[in-house]
Amino acid sequence: MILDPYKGVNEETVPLKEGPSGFVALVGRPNVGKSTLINTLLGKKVAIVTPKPQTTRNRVLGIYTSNDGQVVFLDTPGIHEPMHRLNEYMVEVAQKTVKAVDVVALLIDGVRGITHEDQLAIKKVFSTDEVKPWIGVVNKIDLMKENQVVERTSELEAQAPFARVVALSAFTGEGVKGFIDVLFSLLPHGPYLFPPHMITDQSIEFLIAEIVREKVFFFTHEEIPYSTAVVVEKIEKKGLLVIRAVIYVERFSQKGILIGRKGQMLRLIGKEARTELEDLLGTRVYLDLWVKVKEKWRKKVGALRELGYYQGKEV
Ligand SMILES: Nc1nc2c(ncn2[C@@H]2O[C@H](COP(=O)(O)OP(=O)(O)OP(=O)(O)O)[C@@H](O)[C@H]2O)c(=O)[nH]1
Ligand SMILES: [Mg+2]
Repeated sequence: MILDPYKGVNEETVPLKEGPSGFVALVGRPNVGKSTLINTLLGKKVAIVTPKPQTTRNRVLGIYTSNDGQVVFLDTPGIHEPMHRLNEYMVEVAQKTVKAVDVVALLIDGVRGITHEDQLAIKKVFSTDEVKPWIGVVNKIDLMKENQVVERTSELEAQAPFARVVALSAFTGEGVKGFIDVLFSLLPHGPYLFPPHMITDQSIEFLIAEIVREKVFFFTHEEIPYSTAVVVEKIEKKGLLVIRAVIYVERFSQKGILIGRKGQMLRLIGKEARTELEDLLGTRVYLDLWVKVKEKWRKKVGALRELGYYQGKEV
């Protein structure tokens, strides 16, 4: 049936089907702006973004196509010291993605500078693959003074044998064009890997579940966002689009918090998600949201599988 929010993008605008083309991984510690960057690069939202670390849990593919080449970006979960099986999975996704690409772009948050976690991320991914070209990316330059940008760039250059270090703002788009040009100069030449109109490979169910999870991340605190997973159980077109989704939590007490007093919190999450989905899908949406408990799901591989992780197609 449905409803491809990305349909029409790039369609019939790109006559050339050959040029620099290949896969580029966006990696780094949590919260440096990887997902913001993939959305800005594509001019479309394919990955959720929140102010909290460890937002992204899967690899998210986004295809940038122009007359000058095609870059298949892979957004990855932030690399960190994993505490649960879920987090081990997230770090594995990032490491496997690095292995599968032509070029790796490692991001840092230029305002925060190079932290212990950045160094951990560099270590964890460089040990995976030291052969292909690496680009260092100093992000968030919209919040920095010019001399600070120069300083951070040389600090990052000293961390690893990067082919290039670039500075940009994923938020404003400043420097993004230069980043793409650097990628074009490093990618192999050949036929485009994907049709020019294609922008992502993710299913509509995944996109919807992610938008709901984004709102949960925005409005809840402490352990709650990290203890939630969202599964879309049903999508039906009945005049409007009826979506049934379940938010899983790990403990009964968390269910109460997520629903809130008189259902206030769940209503807020539902309203924000529905508004965005209507915008994205171009249709009216009825979002039927439920909260269920799946005890300690972050620690159990079986439960992780049921919730859409460890499906064997993460990269
Ligand atoms: N000012 C500014 N904020 C940014 C920029 N890039 C990202 N941010 C903000 O940084 C926060 C984290 O951004 P994300 O894109 O979710 O970061 P991420 O690296 O994908 O994080 P994980 O998925 O947790 O690994 C959000 O609040 C973004 O709005 C930037 O260039 N400038
Ligand atoms: Mg992310």
